[in-house]
Amino acid sequence: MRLLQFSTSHYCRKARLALGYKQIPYTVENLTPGAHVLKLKPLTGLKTVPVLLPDMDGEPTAIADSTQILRFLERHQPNPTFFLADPHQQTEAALLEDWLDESIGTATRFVYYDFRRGEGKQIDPSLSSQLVIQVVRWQYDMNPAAVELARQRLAIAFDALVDRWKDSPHLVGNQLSVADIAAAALLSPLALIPHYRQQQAWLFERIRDIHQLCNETLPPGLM
Ligand SMILES: N[C@@H](CCC(=O)N[C@@H](CS)C(=O)NCC(=O)O)C(=O)O
Repeated sequence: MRLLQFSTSHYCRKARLALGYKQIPYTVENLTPGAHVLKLKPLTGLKTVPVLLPDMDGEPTAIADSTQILRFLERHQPNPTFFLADPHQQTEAALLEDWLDESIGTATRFVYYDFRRGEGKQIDPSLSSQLVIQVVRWQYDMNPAAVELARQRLAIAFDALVDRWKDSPHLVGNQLSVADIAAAALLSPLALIPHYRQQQAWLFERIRDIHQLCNETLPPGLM
């Protein structure tokens, strides 16, 4: 299998965590932002990574969207599973995954890039890095009002997750689920922001544990 990705994308990290948990061998192809559209559009009709190329008879050529990739992997190799046996719990995990994908992953991106161009500029002050940050901010229309809304959404997320995750390794049920994988990936960029590291230490313990379980390199800030 081949994973088309941006190396720094937290959605691609989600797909890698899932592949790692299931111990499925794969290679990665790092796409160049901007030029990626030329490759992805004909393959999937979309312009986002991750995209998985299973390279298997009887399977789709390309699977776009991290949630669809996790579903495919579960069908392709059910063990070890990240789907919960109890259908109510699985629905709850899928809902959390969708909320993390659609709302929280975006909020993380806004807050992360805002940090990298301001307080966190010294992480990589090079012209090329600051240029990439400016382009991403422009691409997603990140302005101070939108960043503030993203911060508020993250605050709600911490309130929602702390009760489930602080004293238990699992957000739903008693085993790893798609919700845990999504949260570990999509909140991981916050590990570089000292404010969150101090205030939400429990979160980064869980993110670290899940990366170790899935045999995935720790995100910057946790290495
Ligand atoms: N819901 C999608 C979101 C993926 C996503 O937003 N990917 C970003 C990288 S973090 C992307 O490919 N952006 C490029 C673009 O929009 O052109 C998923 O879960 O796969």
